[in-house]
Amino acid sequence: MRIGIVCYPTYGGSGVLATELGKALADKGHMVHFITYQQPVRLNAFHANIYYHEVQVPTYPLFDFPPYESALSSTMVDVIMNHQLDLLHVHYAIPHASTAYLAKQIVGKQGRIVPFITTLHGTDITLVGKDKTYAPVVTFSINESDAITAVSNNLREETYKSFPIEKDIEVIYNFVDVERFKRREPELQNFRNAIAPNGEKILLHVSNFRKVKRVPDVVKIFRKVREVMPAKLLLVGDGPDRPVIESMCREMNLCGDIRFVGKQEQLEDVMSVSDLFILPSEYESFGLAALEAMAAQVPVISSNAGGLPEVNIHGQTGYLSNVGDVNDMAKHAIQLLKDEKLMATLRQGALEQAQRFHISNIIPLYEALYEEVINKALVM
Ligand code: GMT
Repeated sequence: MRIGIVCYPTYGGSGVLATELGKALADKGHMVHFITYQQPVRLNAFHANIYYHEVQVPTYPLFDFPPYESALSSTMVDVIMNHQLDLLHVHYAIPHASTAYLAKQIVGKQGRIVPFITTLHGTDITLVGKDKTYAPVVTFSINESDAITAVSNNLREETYKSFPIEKDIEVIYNFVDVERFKRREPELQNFRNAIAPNGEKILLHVSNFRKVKRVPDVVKIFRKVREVMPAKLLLVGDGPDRPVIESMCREMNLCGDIRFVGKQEQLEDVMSVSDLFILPSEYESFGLAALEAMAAQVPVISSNAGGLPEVNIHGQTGYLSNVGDVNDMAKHAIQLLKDEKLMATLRQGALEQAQRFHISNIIPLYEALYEEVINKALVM
């Protein structure tokens, strides 16, 4: 199939997922065309079946807001017509679903039928999409999609609760390349020693440091762990809450044990040397970073918000607590870090759970959906 993928090219989970999906489809022989305003971060090597089309957004003194959506739709039209795309798959509804709808109408006028699939990822529904400024367009363009997928049952339910959606939403879970995240501890011993030279436990958090992630809770949990055992905290990513976190570290006198690693592409190395992954989010449709940690056999201490209970299984792959209950999260973290036998059991449980979301199980679900949607469009 010739597939156009539209996503945010940044470090966010939806962009990561879309890029990994495109790479896996290309490996299986499909022709994949990424249409984004910047090269996606995980699209970092040449592949014969992958094409990248950058959306150029020309500016003009009249524009306080350069019309990105028009540029994106026009690029979609160009790629559809010149590369004979069979299908568009857009990730994150805003603004990708409405721009795909427009592109579909434009190429339709030229006699080309190109269906589009919208994959809902999270805040496109639960936060931004719900805002009344966007809601009418989001509702319309989701309903006009030829197929809709959500990354968890929770997100599917949230979508039905928040929008008058008339179509079926299929749940296709996020996935992980388990081999890529395979724990390589002995090989990375020097790396681990550099972070924790005295054998300290390593706690890890990865996010875009937005409010919804509750990164201050990570620091509060870490402080409680640090009170009872030597430990280090790695904070991977960056975002608006970083200055708040830096102040907290200073006030709590924890700067020596907390390391801001910044945005990282080689997440598998950092995960491979970590003992616990902390994700106390206010909401998480899925929690892709937690799944990647599990593939590296890192148990997860998380909140029980949104789709997290579908990924992190209490007592098997880690522990779940109510949002904001840092005492409970710290209690679980300490219990686990102190008990080697329990840690080994949960590490194994985490890996087994990651296997259920193995990339090779999930890609065929997307391929089957693509075929169904293309065939349906052809007979219409
Ligand atoms: O919604 C966001 O915060 C960003 C979004 C993204 O584009 O990275 O993340 C969402 O999509 C990920 C991939 O499907 C999920 O793993 C995240 O749980 C989800 N984030 C939220 O729901 C907050």
